Amino acid sequence: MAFLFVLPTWPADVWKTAMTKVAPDLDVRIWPDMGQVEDIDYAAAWLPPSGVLKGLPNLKVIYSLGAGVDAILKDPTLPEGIPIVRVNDDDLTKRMTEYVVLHVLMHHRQQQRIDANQARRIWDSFPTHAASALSVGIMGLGVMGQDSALRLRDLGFRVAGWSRSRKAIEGVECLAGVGEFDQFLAHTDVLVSLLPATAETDGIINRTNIQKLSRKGPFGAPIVINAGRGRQQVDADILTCLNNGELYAATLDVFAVEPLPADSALWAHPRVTITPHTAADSNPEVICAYVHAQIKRHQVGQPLVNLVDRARGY
Ligand code: NDP
Ligand code: OXD
Repeated sequence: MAFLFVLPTWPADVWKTAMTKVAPDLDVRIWPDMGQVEDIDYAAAWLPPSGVLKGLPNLKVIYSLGAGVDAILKDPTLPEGIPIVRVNDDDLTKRMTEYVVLHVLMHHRQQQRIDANQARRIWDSFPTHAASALSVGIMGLGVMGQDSALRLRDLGFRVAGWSRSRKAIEGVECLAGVGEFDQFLAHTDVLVSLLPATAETDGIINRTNIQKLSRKGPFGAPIVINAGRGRQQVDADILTCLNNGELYAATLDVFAVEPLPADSALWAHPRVTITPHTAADSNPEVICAYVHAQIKRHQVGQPLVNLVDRARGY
């Protein structure tokens, strides 16, 4: 039995070292040095080149090394009928929560204004407001969205969340489905996306939806934080809305094209904060321990957990 990493855009040797540490007896291989492909029962991938996974005749499980699985599902030759397991790990979730809380607080406490004042040696003790003055709306109430919602709630923000199926989270207003989307937007001063990339979520952060957000918050215009996937935001609409006052500020961690091209106007916009898809970084050892535990489950016939629903797209 062998395990294969297919990571053309990641440092695969780092992952191999981590997996070998976690499972010293596992035969770990790195694409393209696959050896006898018939040996490979399990593969972990991110952006696998077309045809690689399909070429493994005895493949039993595919592991996505991210919580998002768009990087796997975009393979047009992805073999049918093989279960795909995604990462659902506390370490990754807590890192995302740190990011969401950090950026909500950064906007709430107007840190960019303070930094600009300091650069010009200006002592400007402008009025601030309580967390309860701000409504944060989280699109995607899955593993990540729920954890962020709870921490923001505990800090005193008014928190709502939106998902496909309805959730029940104490102290969080939970809305669901297309029918409640406009109501969700209308309540939201700070829109956070923790949605997966699917056909339904593509382009969801567009001008029409930004115009539906609340304007009753302390900044008079809404704020967008996208740590879901870049395909969800329409960059041109975000820039238009920032420039015409329909949007107050944006924090963007993900982009349709990554790395974000150097000529993107988003880089230089004074009210855009850009992070390089690092909202929640994967720790190789932690993720390898998670994958290895799932391999062991599979080998003794226990059900796999955190399975991807291919039809749903996440
Ligand atoms: P989950 O699958 O646990 O949660 C996804 C949530 O989105 C669910 O609540 C789901 O609803 C909701 N959802 C999906 N489609 C729709 C839709 N059409 N309308 C409304 N709600 C929808 O995923 P995670 O929380 O683990 O991760 C979320 C995403 O975060 C990942 O897919 C990935 O894209 C991104 N991510 C980004 C990282 C970064 O560093 N920037 C790191 C890790 C993840 P329901 O509950 O009803 O199914
Ligand atoms: C993920 C990511 O999905 O890194 O885990 O974006």
